[in-house]
Amino acid sequence: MSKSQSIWVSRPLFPEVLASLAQYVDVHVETSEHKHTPEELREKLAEVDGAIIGLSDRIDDKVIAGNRRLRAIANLAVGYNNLDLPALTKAGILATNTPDVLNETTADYAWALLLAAARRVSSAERWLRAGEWRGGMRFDDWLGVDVHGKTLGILGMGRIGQAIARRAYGFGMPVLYHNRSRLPEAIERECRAEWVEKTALLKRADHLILVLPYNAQNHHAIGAPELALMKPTAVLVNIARGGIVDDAALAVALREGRVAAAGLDVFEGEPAVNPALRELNNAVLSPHIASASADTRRAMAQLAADNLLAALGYGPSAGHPPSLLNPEARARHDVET
Ligand code: 8YV
Repeated sequence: MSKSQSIWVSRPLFPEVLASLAQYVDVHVETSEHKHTPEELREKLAEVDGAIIGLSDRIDDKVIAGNRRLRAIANLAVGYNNLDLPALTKAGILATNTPDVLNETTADYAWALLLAAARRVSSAERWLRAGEWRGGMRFDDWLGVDVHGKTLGILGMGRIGQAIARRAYGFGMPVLYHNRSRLPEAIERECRAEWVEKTALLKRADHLILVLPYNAQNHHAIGAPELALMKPTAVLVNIARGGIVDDAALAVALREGRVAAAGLDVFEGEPAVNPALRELNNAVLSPHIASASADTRRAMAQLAADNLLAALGYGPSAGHPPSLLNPEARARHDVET
C-alpha cells in the first residue's frame, strides 16, 4: 500500500528496523553499500520526504539546493561532520544523529585498540599465522609496553571520553583529560579524571586516546609538533575522526620510534589509508568499526529510524525527534504535532 510520505535509506539496514519504518512510510532502500556522488544524493533526496544516511554521504547546500520536499535527514552516527548543519537549518530540514547508544561499545573499542597496540597483538598474530613461531622465539621477543598503572590521557571528554575514563580505574590508571571546557566537579570525581592544558596532557600522558569531534579547529589537532611532545613509550589511539591526526606525521613518528605504537580506527580520506601507516608493524589499523557490535549498530539504526519517523510526524515521539541537532530549523518545518 502506498503511504503519503517516502524515505530513502542510503545503505542496507537491519530488516527489523526497515520494517518499523515501513509501518508508516514508503521505504526505498539501497541494496548495496557504496559511496554516493553529490549528483546521486541530489537525485535521491529530491524524491523523498526524509532520509537515513551514513558518514560517507556528505549533505551540503549544493546537494539540497532547490529541494522543496525533503524535511528530515537522520544520520547513522553520533558525529555529523558530513552534514552542513547551517545549510540544512536554513532550508528548514531537521537533522538528527545517534548519541549515547554507542558510548559504552565505542569506549570498549578504544581500550581494545590501546591494549592491542601496546601489547603488539596484531603483529604477533601475523607472525604466528605466517608460521614463524616454529623457528623459535626469544625470551626478549615481542616486548610491548605496559598499560596498567600508567597515566591515561584523554583528549575530548564528552560522553565517550567519560566512558573510557571510567574503565581506567580497573587498570589502576590515573586519568588526565583536556577538553575545551572543564567538566563539572561531580563528573570529574566519578571519572577520577583531572583537567590539564593540552600541552601538559601530551607531555604527561603515558598513553593518549583521542575522542574529539571533527571540525575546522580540530583539524590536525595532533600533528608533528604535538607528537614531538609525547613520550617515546606512548601509545596513541584515534577512535574520533580522520583528519584529527596528521596521518603522514604520525607515520614518521612511529617509524622513527618517537611514539611507541598507535591504534587507529579512523583515517584521513578513509576508506583510503596512508600507505606509510599500512607498512608499519607498530600501528594497529581497523576500518572505522568502534561502534560495530551487533547490539549497538542495531540500536543506532533504530534510533535513526525513530528520529526520522518523529521528524516526519509519526510514532510515539511525533514532532519531537529524540536527538534533534537543529531545533532552530523547526520554524520552517511544518510537522503537525
Ligand atoms: C560510525 C561513528 O557511525 O557514530 C559515529 O560518529 O563514527 C561511527 O559510529 C559508524 O562507524 C558507521 O560509519
